[in-house]
Amino acid sequence: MNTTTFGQILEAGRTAGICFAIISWSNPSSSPPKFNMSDLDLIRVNDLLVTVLLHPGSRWPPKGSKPTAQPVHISLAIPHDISGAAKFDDLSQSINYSTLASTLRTCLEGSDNSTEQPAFESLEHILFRCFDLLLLPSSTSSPRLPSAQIRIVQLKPPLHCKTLAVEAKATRDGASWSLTQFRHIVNNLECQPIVGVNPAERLERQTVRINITIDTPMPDAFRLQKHWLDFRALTRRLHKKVDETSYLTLEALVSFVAIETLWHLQSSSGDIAGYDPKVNVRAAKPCALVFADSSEVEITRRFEHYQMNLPSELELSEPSSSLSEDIHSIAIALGSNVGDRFQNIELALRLLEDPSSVVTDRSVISENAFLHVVNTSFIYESAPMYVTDQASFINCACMIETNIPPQSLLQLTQAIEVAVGRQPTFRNGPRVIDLDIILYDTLRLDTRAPEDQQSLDNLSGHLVIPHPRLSEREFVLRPLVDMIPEYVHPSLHKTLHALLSKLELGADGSSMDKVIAFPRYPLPTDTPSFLGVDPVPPTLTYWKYRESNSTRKSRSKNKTRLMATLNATPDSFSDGSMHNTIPTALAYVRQAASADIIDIGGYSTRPGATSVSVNEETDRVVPIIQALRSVSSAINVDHEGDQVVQEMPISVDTFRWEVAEKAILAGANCINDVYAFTGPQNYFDPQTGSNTEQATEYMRRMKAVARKFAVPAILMHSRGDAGMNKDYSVYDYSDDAAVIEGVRAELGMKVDAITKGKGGIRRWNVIVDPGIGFSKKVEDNLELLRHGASVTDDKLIGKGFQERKRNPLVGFPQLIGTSRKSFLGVILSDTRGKSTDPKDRVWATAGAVACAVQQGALIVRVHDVEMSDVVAVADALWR
Ligand SMILES: *[C@@H]1O[C@H](CO)[C@@H](O)[C@H](O)[C@H]1NC(C)=O
Ligand SMILES: *[C@@H]1O[C@H](CO)[C@@H](O)[C@H](O)[C@H]1NC(C)=O
Ligand SMILES: *[C@@H]1O[C@H](CO)[C@@H](O)[C@H](O)[C@H]1NC(C)=O
Ligand SMILES: *[C@@H]1O[C@H](CO)[C@@H](O)[C@H](O)[C@H]1NC(C)=O
Ligand SMILES: *[C@@H]1O[C@H](CO)[C@@H](O)[C@H](O)[C@H]1NC(C)=O
Ligand SMILES: CC(=O)N[C@H]1CO[C@H](CO)[C@@H](O)[C@@H]1O
Repeated sequence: MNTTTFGQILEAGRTAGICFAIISWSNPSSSPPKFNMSDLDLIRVNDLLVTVLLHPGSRWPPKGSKPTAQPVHISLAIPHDISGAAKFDDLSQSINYSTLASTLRTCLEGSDNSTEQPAFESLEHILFRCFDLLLLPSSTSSPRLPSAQIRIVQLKPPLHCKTLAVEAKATRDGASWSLTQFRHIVNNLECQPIVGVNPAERLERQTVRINITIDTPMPDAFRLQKHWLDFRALTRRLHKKVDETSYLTLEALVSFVAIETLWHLQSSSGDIAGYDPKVNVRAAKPCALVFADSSEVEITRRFEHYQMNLPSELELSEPSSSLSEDIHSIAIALGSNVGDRFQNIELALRLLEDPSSVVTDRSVISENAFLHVVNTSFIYESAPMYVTDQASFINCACMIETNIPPQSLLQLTQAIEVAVGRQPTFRNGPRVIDLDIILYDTLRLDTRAPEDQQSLDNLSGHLVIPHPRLSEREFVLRPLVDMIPEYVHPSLHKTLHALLSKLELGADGSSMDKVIAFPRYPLPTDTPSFLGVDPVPPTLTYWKYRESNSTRKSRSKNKTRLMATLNATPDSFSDGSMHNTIPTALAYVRQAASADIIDIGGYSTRPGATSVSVNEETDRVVPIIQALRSVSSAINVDHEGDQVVQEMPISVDTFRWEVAEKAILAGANCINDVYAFTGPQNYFDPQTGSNTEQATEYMRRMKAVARKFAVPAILMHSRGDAGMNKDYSVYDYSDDAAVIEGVRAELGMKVDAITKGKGGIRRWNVIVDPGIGFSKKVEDNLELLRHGASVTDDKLIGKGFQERKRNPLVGFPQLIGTSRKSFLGVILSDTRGKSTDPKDRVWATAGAVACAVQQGALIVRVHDVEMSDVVAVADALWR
């Protein structure tokens, strides 16, 4: 028998264009059953380059049906006792590698010209042919090996991964051979999902490299079935699906890949339980760690690990009653298009928060059931889409925390739909309000009979969670994104934010407008009182607005709203005691008919203003509000414009809950609080974020008033009464001006405390005010005005990777007040040497108001109603 040395092999290989490389054979599972040199010794041929003809389907790009030439690497490991050759350095006891290599090449490439080149259907096909050649050679000159391990690596695999391979071990068995190991390998499948918990990772896709091996414990069963793995379909499926995910953890992503791989095997090979494949997935995020090469997770899974998730068993049944022990987090969508839509929605929420008043059956809603609305979205009006004479819908959503299990919750929401529809003033049948349970923790649930589960629409009283149409409905997704943008849809494996951005929206981004509604006060006498809940006010009026941020300026045709101030204070810095009597107040409002809302205050927040008791403040404000609300029943009944006066929304400018409550009962529709519900003593310390006890009490009481009366609240940024602290340098890290970051962080903290958690006020009722002129230097005021829109941008705020979070002020409408403020006076004196009283700053105010309009403010607050001309021109220019 001819033999050769290793040096000769390398030489022969080089001249023959055969590529040998010494790499280690990774085979962790091979452990010898008994001590025998031929089990311990292996002869290897590594990465023998062979060009084979492969049928399409197993390569990229597919080209017709003609097989094409493909390079593959073939590696062999042959158990062979080398002790004889080693001891005596005896060629005759060695294996002639050259023969092995040329046998394979000749037979696979058909390169001896006598035979036509064979075409292969798959990598498995090549592999099995190699075993035939090595274990059962037809020519006696070839060595007849007892067993071999072979790996075939496809060098030009389908897109997205570096290599594909099959690897197997076979033993000769009389006149045939049998497989003892079989493995498919996908190496370095490269995907670009959103993955990770750090805020920066939520923003951008990152590369994840995935290795998959599929081991087949019963390889001969697999071989006999001949359902070869379609690598191209597998890698294409995984690449597509992984790119769509946005998991928070690599662990979840790896598990997803394992499930998808098993599903693919199931759907492409039929009964895979017959050979029970084992999938090993390793995934690495090369970019995740700064000082390590990558972070990596490895798992091994079989079908039995995913019994609950097999396609046929996807739908879980109602979870056991143990649920009632726990707190669950649920998203509910609300919609209404009949009657007083805002009133319908508020009533539905109040009933939801008091479940045992609606459902009295204690087997459905148990005595210890609780339900809190802990977060709300903005509220939207969707333009009617097809039937334009149909009333448009308003939509919103809320997050609740409850111990009520899903089925009972469904009964509760259905009972509320009926209850709201039955109320005379809420009239028009049971569909004046829709409540849909959209998400329940991360549950997947379908209570319908299996044959009905295809339908996306006809739920007919059944519960399907997540809601089957969630991913295609902007009017559901958008409100959810206001609250839980990073929630990963349990079956689509994408965040809600990703699902929303995938919707194809019109040119101007959305068919929905945000709206803010002002309730009517004093309450009309026919306002229904319902069971134990506070009466829900009807709607006085509502405003639509388009979201605007620093990059996308709103193009809504609706004008900026003008808020005209009416100071009921003798010491008011801007208008003295001019309006401090009822007749002058009435006259003022009559001539201010071009305003959209009147802001009435009885307590000057000007630095150095004298303090005023609660009673005195109430006595200044309440009579004026009463007079405005009763104007048409008073003497001047025929005065032109009194209808306008009576219907004019009024906000009460106060930080005191007692005054707010009395003003609303008298007819105010909105609270405007310069301390954002924390009272004057709450000097905000950005270092400690501390709140005084007094601030906590203010917060509790003001929230209760705003909630009970369902009025909008304007929350202003300030740093407490004195307004002394103008230092924003702790926010210097931001790419925006430090003062902008400061307003986002400090006001954001208060807005979060006001809107979130049990007893919070509805997000749709909040307007934010950056507080120009309060605790800010001149340049900071200018910066806030110049880049006003960026205060509510959707971006991360905070310092340091861990602390960064989404801007808590994202999406809120803004009120911007610049009128007559002293920073304007400073500019006039600095540039013109002109010293001005507040009253002399009208033209200066006009300049600032124009900028506020350009920055997309919902409301500009002014002392001089002539500013409506400025707004009209600025609107024409920019809105
Ligand atoms: C190995 O076998 C081939 C053909 O069977 C022969 O041509 C060659 O000389 C042998 N090599 C050695 C080193 O004996
Ligand atoms: C995948 O396999 C390749 C080649 O064996 C290796 O270099 C890489 O580190 C592996 N990646 C993972 C995530 O295991
Ligand atoms: C919806 O399904 C129910 C039974 O599940 C059936 O009675 C009803 O007719 C269906 N409605 C429509 C509109 O298909
Ligand atoms: C809304 O509430 C949910 C549930 O408590 C919470 O996970 C989420 O962060 C909140 N969203 C916002 C924007 O505050
Ligand atoms: C501004 O709004 C547009 C459209 O809604 C959005 O694509 C963009 O990301 C927003 N920009 C910022 C900074 O929030
Ligand atoms: C273009 C637009 O949105 N116009 C709206 C302005 O506001 C009024 C009153 O809310 C609506 O009726 C208009 O449709």
